[in-house]
Amino acid sequence: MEPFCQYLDIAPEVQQALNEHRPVVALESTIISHGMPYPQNVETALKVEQTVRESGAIPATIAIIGGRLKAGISAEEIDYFGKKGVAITKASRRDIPILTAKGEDGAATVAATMIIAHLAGIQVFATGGIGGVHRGAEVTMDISADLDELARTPVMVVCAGAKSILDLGLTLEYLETKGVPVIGFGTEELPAFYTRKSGFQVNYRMDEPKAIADAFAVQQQLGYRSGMLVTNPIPQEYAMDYDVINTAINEAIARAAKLGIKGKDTTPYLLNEIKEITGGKSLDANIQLVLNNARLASRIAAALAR
Ligand code: PSU
Ligand code: MN
Repeated sequence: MEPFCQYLDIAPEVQQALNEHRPVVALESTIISHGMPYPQNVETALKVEQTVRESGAIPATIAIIGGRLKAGISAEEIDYFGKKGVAITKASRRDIPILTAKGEDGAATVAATMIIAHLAGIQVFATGGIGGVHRGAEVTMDISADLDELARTPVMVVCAGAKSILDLGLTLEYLETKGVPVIGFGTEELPAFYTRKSGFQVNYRMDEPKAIADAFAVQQQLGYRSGMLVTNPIPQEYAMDYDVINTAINEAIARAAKLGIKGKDTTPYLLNEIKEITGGKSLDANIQLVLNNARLASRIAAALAR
């Protein structure tokens, strides 16, 4: 079945895979333009696509280009998003209609990628980390639109857990309220992005991609409109020291507060500061965990396609 949306362009290779019920994995573009510096952002995005292919699925990097919603972009387009960086609008749910109407570009966040993936008929999406409830949200009300998207768009998001730039406890509470299951792949503990440990529990541990695919398939068959969050711990050899990363995160949050960084600028600012404070170590870990998530998402997509 070919989904039709007059604003959507599905890359021919992606469309063909979907038609033939072969596995497809969606990838986001905010991580390229706002989540990593150039040129590592472009190198990583291309490597993630290659990793998806080597794992037996077709990658579909998702972005908005000249107002067109793209499911699958070229290496040249990835390079364009990497080079333009923060000059490209960080696009979440609210931004898609406006950018489309104006014919502008947008780097798709987790929320926006879920929306476009769903329009294209893609069920599985791999990224690094999702947005969540920020620390201090009881005052700022800074809660990422990613969380509500997980509650209302039926796409599975494979990530490395949530960074402690967020309030992990409140993020889990929010997901619980919204009825979004949080699965731990091979772990009972919620991974915290740069580290395998967080001190918080996931809802369900699952050790096989097929178990995750089965649960998602049932959720779909029951007519739920919501997604699912799969958390995949960073491989031990790339994990950061718990105290080192948390000291860096606290320092970055203090700097952001001093400068009055707010809203959609917060996450990109903190990621960059953490990279500077750790001398680039956080970026190395970030790249490795995204590749790890791409592999798992491909295996789940393959199990779903069967
Ligand atoms: N976490 C990362 N890297 C990222 C992001 C989050 O480690 O690039 C991006 C994702 O695109 C996510 C967005 O959807 O930040 C969340 O932004 P906000 O907190 O403003 O909703
Ligand atoms: Mn926010």
